[in-house]
Amino acid sequence: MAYVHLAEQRTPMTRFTRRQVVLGGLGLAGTGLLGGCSPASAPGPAHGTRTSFPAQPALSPAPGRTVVEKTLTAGRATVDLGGPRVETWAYDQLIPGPELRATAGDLLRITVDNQLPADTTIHWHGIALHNAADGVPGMTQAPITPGSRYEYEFLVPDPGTYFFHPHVGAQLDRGLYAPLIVDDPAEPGGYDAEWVVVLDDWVDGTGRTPDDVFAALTAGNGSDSGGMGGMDHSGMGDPPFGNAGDVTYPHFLINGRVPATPETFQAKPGQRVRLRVINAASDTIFTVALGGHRLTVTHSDGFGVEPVETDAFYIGMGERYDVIVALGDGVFPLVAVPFGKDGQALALLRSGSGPAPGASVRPSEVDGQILQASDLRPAQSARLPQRQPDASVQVQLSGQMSPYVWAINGAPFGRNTPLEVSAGQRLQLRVSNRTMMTHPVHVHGHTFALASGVRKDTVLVRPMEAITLELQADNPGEWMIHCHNIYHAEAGMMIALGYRG
Ligand SMILES: [Cu+2]
Repeated sequence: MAYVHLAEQRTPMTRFTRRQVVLGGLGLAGTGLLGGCSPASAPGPAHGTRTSFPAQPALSPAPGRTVVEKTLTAGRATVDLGGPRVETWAYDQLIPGPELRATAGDLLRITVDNQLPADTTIHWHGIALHNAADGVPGMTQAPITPGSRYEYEFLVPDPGTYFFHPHVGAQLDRGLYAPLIVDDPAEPGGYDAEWVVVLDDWVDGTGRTPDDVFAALTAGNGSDSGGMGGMDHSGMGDPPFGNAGDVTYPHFLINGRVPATPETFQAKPGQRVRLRVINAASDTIFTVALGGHRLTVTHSDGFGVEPVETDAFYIGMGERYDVIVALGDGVFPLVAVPFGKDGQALALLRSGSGPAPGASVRPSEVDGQILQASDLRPAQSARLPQRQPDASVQVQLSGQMSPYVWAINGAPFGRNTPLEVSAGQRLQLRVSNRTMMTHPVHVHGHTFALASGVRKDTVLVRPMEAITLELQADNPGEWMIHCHNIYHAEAGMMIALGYRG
């Protein structure tokens, strides 16, 4: 088993200095995403050695807010993608899973019933929650074993567009993902309707599973698509994302549907529609556009930006963008074009009569002005208070397709040295990409600021690019920083950030 192979290289207890152990086991290794085994393998050393985890604090909703309760069943499912029927794993038999909705200040109490043939967890992507609910097996909790239940209880402090998925193996590349929308009680509104749009790249049940894909990648076959580590399509777009991805996908989905039979969202001409776009893909950056419309970007990763108009925008794995559109009259294609890959995802927005565009429709906006995160400026409310950094750490991304090893600070997760911060510090993260691929870097438990001040929890770092992020260390615990290409993360492109003391 490829997963176990990587984990077995680890020497969890022997490498730690006494100080690291005293600091709360920041160095405990062999944990994290790698907690997952493929279904055929028994739970073993891949789960790491951590046996005590952060305590669940006693929590109650903010004044005037409520408790949102839900049970999610993770299990095998046969799902119709709008033509193709696939055997996969899903929440409540749905792709995407059921949307969770709350208001900022609510307390979420979510029970996971694990009917999968494998361990699992849920990570609440982007939420500044307390450490015990973060869903990293072997680091913040024991994995949820098959047939057992686990209760997550946490406050959602910040409004915005989020999602959730397992933090085990390549399970995200199955059907295990769903939106988590946190409404703002102070939201000024300014829109008439809302459409949650979840993007995905799909392989499971089409002859191989994500575990098969990962095994092929790590077997030294180079690119999954044959040849050299992803296709270099750097000439295809600006900015150049370099090698476009490691995996060839037969399908790209919007809200669980293939383009031949797209989801149709109904609205009225002249209405203002808020789209909440979530990229739940594992290996695909998309360009998103709505035919016949300009998009006004209002939020990135849940946090407000100064509204800006564009034809289209790039969205990396794990990122979310909220946009507002002023609807024309007709039937309009919403497309998500995978960067450097063939095919596309499609949905329709219908506000009038007319024929539906075909599955391969390519609105001109896709080739127009394409916004990226660095084009944005933060909303005043999203700015971190001005302050000099107290500490600085390096996050150096390295790796290649053959052998398929991706690392941070010179070694794969479990063999790299955890980063440290003290509560209250303003921490600078110097992220440098020493590879020929773009990596979406995701930080758990915090929303960092780009140099522009834009707040995000996931940012695309292009080949050989270096960027500086800052975060306020206001959420003690042990947190993951990792690439949100799930195959890179699984191969080691992760590092822990722990609070001292
Ligand atoms: Cu990566």
